[in-house]
Formats: sequence, structure tokens, C-alpha cells
Amino acid sequence: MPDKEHVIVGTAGHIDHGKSALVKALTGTDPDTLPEEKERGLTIELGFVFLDDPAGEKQIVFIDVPGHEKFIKTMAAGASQIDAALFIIAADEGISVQTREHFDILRLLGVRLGAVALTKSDLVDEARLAALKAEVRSFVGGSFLEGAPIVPTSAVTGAGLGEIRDVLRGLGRRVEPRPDNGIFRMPIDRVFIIQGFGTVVAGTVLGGRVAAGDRIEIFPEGLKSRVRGIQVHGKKMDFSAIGRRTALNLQDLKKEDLRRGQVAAAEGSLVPTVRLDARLDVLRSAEKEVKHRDRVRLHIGTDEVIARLALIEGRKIEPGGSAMVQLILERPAVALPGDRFVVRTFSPLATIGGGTVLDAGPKKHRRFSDRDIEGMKRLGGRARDAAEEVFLQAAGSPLSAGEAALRLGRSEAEIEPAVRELLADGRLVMIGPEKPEIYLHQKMYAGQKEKIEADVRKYFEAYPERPDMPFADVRAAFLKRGGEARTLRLIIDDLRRAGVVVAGNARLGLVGHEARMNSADLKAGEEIEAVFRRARFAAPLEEDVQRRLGLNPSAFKKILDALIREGRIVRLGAKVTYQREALDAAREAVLGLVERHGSVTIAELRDRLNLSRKYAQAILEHFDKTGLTKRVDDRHVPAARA
Ligand SMILES: Nc1nc2c(ncn2[C@@H]2O[C@H](COP(=O)(O)OP(=O)(O)O)[C@@H](O)[C@H]2O)c(=O)[nH]1
Ligand SMILES: [Mg+2]
Repeated sequence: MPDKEHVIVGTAGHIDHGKSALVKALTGTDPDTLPEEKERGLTIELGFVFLDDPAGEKQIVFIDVPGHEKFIKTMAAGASQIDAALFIIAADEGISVQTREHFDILRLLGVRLGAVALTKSDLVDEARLAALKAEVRSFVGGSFLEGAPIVPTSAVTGAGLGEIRDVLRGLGRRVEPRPDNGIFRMPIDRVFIIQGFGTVVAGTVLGGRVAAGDRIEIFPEGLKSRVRGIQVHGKKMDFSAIGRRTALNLQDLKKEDLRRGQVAAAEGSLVPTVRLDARLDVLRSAEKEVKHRDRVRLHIGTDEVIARLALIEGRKIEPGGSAMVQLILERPAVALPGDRFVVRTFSPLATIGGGTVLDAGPKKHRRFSDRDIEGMKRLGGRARDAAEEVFLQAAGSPLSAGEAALRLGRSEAEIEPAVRELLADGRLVMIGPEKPEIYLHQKMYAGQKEKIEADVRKYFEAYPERPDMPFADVRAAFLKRGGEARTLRLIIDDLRRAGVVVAGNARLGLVGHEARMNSADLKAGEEIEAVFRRARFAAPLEEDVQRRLGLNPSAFKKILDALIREGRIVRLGAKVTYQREALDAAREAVLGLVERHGSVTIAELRDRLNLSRKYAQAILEHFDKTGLTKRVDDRHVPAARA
């Protein structure tokens, strides 16, 4: 395991406010590495710098973002995966245009922790610092930065650097673990070539772990590859895991095939989509209302996609408002529920809002459909409603609380109590007592139970002469409808307890159903039985009886099967079929012989009943099989005595 957990800290703030200079002052490393960046003194690309702090519990990793308005797209990609923000405001200039826009983006992306640095403190006096501090305090009021440390710093004099380091360590301790579905996922934010190493993609791992040799897929394009090598913090590793800044060397892929915005993930683990359901929060500062079919730039993960906003709820969204929308993407992308996003308009080019993905593979909705809006709201609502909706959508597939949480992109700590509440209220049915426990929504369970009962009733309407049905038939129909075997077991148990069915070995009977045949069949049954009865020990072959009575083979088989089930006819072997009374007489004869001689042979029975050897053998084998007698060499003795 990579030695320390990472804490990803993103810078944010207006251009030239000293973001890059502060990262360099803290780490000794200039995050601007491109010749063009050095030349122009301007950040263009994301810069990744590790803070050397051996005493720190966790490894701080900075993502330094460009402040220029032209590079908001890059900033949004960088900020999308961070654990905490280092929000930068130059003491001399104060709150500026991109200070506001970056702040909006951090909030929309759901960043939860951070600190403020008032940079270039060497350029202003104490009074100005105090005034700015108060202004910033009120600016961040009500946001994730309310009450956050505000630290004056100077990259020139070194003032405040020690304090910032302490603040960052403190943030590191407060970072909550990211929800993990255990499946490897890493949005790509850098693609490069290392001489002698090959094509490399880098990013922050958002789920699961990845090991050298793993097969992965690049989404949404579906490019398959294998991980040839892994680097974490410049060191070669056998694997990396959630939360870590990670570089993967990929086999068989060229740099031209790869770009920021793609997602490297476990093969087949994501489904590209052109639709996303979400709640969109529109910034109070947005210039205009949002209208149906507005075309926007969607920033999700490290990706940017052009999309139209389908307003499912309401005709427009006013600044400061919020509503359910479906984003219709102009090319496929990948996401998971819980992922945050930002939307920007084309003209004026501005961040207008953002939100949380509720469904990453939704159907097309009808606008203003109450049912659809209700479902979306529940997914985005309080834990209990969201959990209930997930169980409803899962239909026949039982889920654990953990799985429900992952489908919502929420933490298990939030969803588990909601699931327990739903169970206590009878909204969920526990399907398996195994750990973790799995549940179905009560409505889905009841629906499945009804269908099974209907299946059983239909079967006996079609085959009234049969006393029971093969369990395999019930099972096949249930599985075909998307049910699961363990659910079926529970349902059958329920139906049995409720006195609806009787469950025997591999067969199922319906309580109140008496096997019956129609009158023609009954008459044919009498005739068949009469033929066998008259033949007595010299029983004819079944097919001869069928032909003699002029019955068609399938009708004959159906009726004969019923007679056999009723015990009126007994099949002793493949070619020997007796009527019950003949068999009873044979039993008397066998018992008589055994009583006299202690045992009986085929020859003795043949002579006693005056029949051919074939029948005598079939009779004795039948009694051996049914436990009346037992064979010892060529003699058959009473089974009890043997
Ligand atoms: N006096 C002074 N100048 C600074 C300080 N930090 C940065 N600068 C200068 O401000 C300019 C912009 O800094 P830079 O880090 O590139 O800003 P960024 O665009 O926010 O990354 C550069 O000329 C820096 O030398 C500081 O603490 N004091
Ligand atoms: Mg910079």
C-alpha cells in the first residue's frame, strides 16, 4: 500500500493573486513547469506538487489551478476531485472576478473543507489586513468556508507559511473518507509520455484499487488496456487505491488516444450515457433565468461536454432557484450518482450553476410528468426517501444497505439507518439473513409473490388432472422475470405458511386443488385399467394397450400418468406394467412363499404364479426396490430380517 493517505488540496482564486507562488513557497517546487508558463509567469496547466512533510500523518498533494478566465475549464477539472480548497485572495487586490467564480465552482462541486490565504501580506499594512479579513469572513458566510481559518501569508517574507502548514495538517485530519464502491475509477487529468516508460495517464483514484497487470478500460470510448506500471508520488508501486494521486502506464495505447476528461476504470464497470438526471442549482448571481433546452457546457469529473438542459420540472429556473433537469449530452460521457457537476453558459461565458447527478443512466422523461419528477426528487431527497426509491427501482434484485448507498452515491453511514427504519415500517422485506442483509421493497416482493401464485394457479387450470407441478417450472418462470433464487425460496415459504401451497420434494401442490380429469379421459382411464386388470400377471406392453384402445399416444400417456400417480397402475420396470390388484396378489404370493421357506427365488415365484420368468423377475425387483424384500445371492428374503 502506498505509505500515506493523500489529502488533495486544490488552489483557487483570481489570476496573479499568488496561488502558484504560495505552493512554491510551501513546497519548494514551482507548480508551473511548462516553458510557456515560466516565460509568461502564468499558470496554464494544472500543477501537481507533493508537500514534503515527513512528520505529517497524511501526504498533502497540491493541485495548482490557473486563475485566468480562459482556463476555467481546466480549473473545474482540477477542482473536481479535491478533498479541500486553499482559497487565495491577494491582500492588495482583495476579492476579484475569478475569486467569485472559483468560489462558486468550489461550492457547486461540493467541496467541504478549506482555508483562506490572504497572500502578498507584505504589500499592505495591518489595518488593511484586518479590514480584508472581515470582508472575506462575510463573503464566505454560509458556505463551506464559514469559520475557516483566514491566514495572511507572504511568499516574499515567509510570513504565515508555518501557520498554513498547520492549518493544512488540521484539514487533513478532518477529511472524511470518500465513499468507495470498491470498483476502480480514475478520471484522467493528465496524459504524458515518459521516455522509456511509455504512455501515462494520471488522476485521483475515486474508487477501489488498481494493480499492475490489471485490465482496465478507458471510458467513454471503451478503449481496452492493461496497466503496465503504477507510480504514486514518483515511486514505482504494485498498486494504488482510492484517494491517491496516481499515474498509470498503459499498454498498447497512444498519447493521441487519450485526453483529460476520460475515465480509466475497471473493464465494463461504467456505462457511457448521453443522459443524466440531476438537480440543478442556479447561482443567485446568474445573469439570466435558465430556460428549457438552453445549451451549456457541462463540467463533470475532469470532462467537459456540451449539453442541453431539459427542464423536467417548471418552465424556467430563476437565479437562486433549483429544479430537476435532464442533461442531454452532445456526446457520451460517464458518471455515477452522487457525482457533482458545474454548468457554464456560452454567452456571456459564465458559471451559472451546478448540482449532483441523481441517475447516471436514466430513461427519457416526459416534461412535467409528476411521477418522473417525484422519483427524481426522492432520489435527491432525504435519506429515507432516496433509499426507498432505490429499492423500488431495483425491482426484483435484492440490495444491501451498502449497495443502496452506492447506487445513490451517498455514504453508508447515512443510508443504513434509513434502511433499518424502512424495514421496521414494513416498507422493505429482508430476503437473506446473510451478512450483509439484503432487502426487496415490500411492493416488489408482494408483486412477485402474486405472480408466483398466479403461475401456480394457471398451471393447474391447464393440467387439472395433475396433483402437483414441478418446482423447476415455477423457478424457471420466476428467474425469467428477473427474480432471484433466494427471493423465490422466501416467497414459497411465505405461501406455504399462508396455506396457499404445499411444497414437497421438488414438487409444488396447490391447496384445495384436487387432480381431476374430464369425463372422456375418465372413461379412457377406466378402459386402460380394465385391460391391465384382465391381463393380471401377464401384463401387456403399454404401447399395445394404447393401440388396442385406439388412443393417441399423448392422450394415452397423460391418462396413464394420472393412473400411475393415483396408484391404480404400477410400473414395475421399463416393460412391465401391472394393475394394482394384480400387484397386490403378487405380494400375497411372495409373502406366502417367504413365510414358508424363509426366502423366494425368481424360479419359485414363476412356478407358484405360473407366469414367465420376465414377470417374476420384475415383481421381485420391484419389491426389493420398495423395501419389502432384499436380494441375497439369487434369493430374496424379507428386508426386515436381512
Ligand atoms: N510581494 C509579493 N508578491 C507576490 C507574492 N506572491 C506572489 N507574488 C507575485 O505575484 C505575481 C503572481 O503570482 P502567481 O503565483 O503567478 O499568481 P497566480 O496566478 O495566482 O498563480 C508574481 O509576480 C509573483 O511574484 C507575495 O507573497 N508577495
Ligand atoms: Mg498560477
